[in-house]
Amino acid sequence: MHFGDTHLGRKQPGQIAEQRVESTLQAFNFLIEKAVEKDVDLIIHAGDVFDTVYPWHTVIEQAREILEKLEDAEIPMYMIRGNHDRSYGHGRKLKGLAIEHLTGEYVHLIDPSPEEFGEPAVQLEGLNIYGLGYHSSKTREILDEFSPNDGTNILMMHDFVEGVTRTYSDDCVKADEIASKNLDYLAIGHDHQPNTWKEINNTVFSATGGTVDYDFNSTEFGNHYNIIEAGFEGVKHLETGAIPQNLELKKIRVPVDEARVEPTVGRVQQLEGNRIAVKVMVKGETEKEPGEIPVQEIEARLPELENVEMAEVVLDLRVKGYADTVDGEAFSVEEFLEKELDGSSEEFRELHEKASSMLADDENLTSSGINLKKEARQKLRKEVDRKIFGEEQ
Ligand SMILES: [Mn+2]
Repeated sequence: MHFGDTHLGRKQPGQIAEQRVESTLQAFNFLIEKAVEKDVDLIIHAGDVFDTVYPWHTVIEQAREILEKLEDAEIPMYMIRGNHDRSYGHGRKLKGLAIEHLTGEYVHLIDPSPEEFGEPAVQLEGLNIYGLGYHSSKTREILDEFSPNDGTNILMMHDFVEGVTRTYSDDCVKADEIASKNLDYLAIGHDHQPNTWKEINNTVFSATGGTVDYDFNSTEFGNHYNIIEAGFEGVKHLETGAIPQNLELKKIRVPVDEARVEPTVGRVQQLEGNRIAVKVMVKGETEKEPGEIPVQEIEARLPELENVEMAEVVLDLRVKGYADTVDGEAFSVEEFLEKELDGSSEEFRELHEKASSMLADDENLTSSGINLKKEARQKLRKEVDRKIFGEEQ
């Protein structure tokens, strides 16, 4: 059984921290019970076991309790270290991983240094399992030199893979390069947008995504696990299953003209889910002042619905007739952009979305977590330049 990105103990959104933490543990418990029910031989976890290196101690205790079920069923679990599982001390030496609190007779952490990587961490009945934790921009280089043994080979890794997952950097791992190696199955963690089965050149790439909704930008992704058969005969797909959610994040877009209390309540009532947290994006062109939109009333009214735990309203408005003057004439920013950008303002909206998703990825952020790192900034800048000046730049 393969899954990853369990993000145990994830607290965001903070208003419903306890419910969110609980839902990460419930999804994890579902998976462990599923593994026992299906009587799998082993579990591989592709990293980001915890959401932070400092989870609540109750989260560690509950995770340990859930994992005891594996002892009774004698099912081992192998985990690798995701970017959320790491912490760096002085001199960038790894220290204090919360996942180490989970290890025991049946629960193992595979986390070789780049120098150590290359030998299977697990070998049984013609099957070799390799694990490589999160190594950021070094991953490609490490895998470049990797040459797996004979037999059926599974590699667990935690990083984006170009050709399979979303990518935000040019120096990430390329699926084609990996597919030329003697690998049968890649268990890929990191991207929460799943691509659960993709075969390239006899290698199966599987990014199962997360086990709970990560944030309001990933509400459409779904949450999955894979069960495969692996042995002397290579790998075979048995099952891809959805993970039931105890609390779901939902995002809806409401046209600005309908951004009143009752129509918005009506829309939220149509959403499925036993318990949900809702983000309402009010979008469109308007003559209203943003202050005229009943944000607080909507935010107060929605949680009165039986299944709504919290609601947040965000405005994304273009104000009609918002004018500046150029040489004394009325000036529409929207029209100006549309004309100057030769009809490509849509591309800039895409860039804006890309910038937002870069902000959602820890790896791109400074330690304060609110600014893009230099590398990420440069990359975005390059892309903006490319859009404006063309490929040559
Ligand atoms: Mn993750």
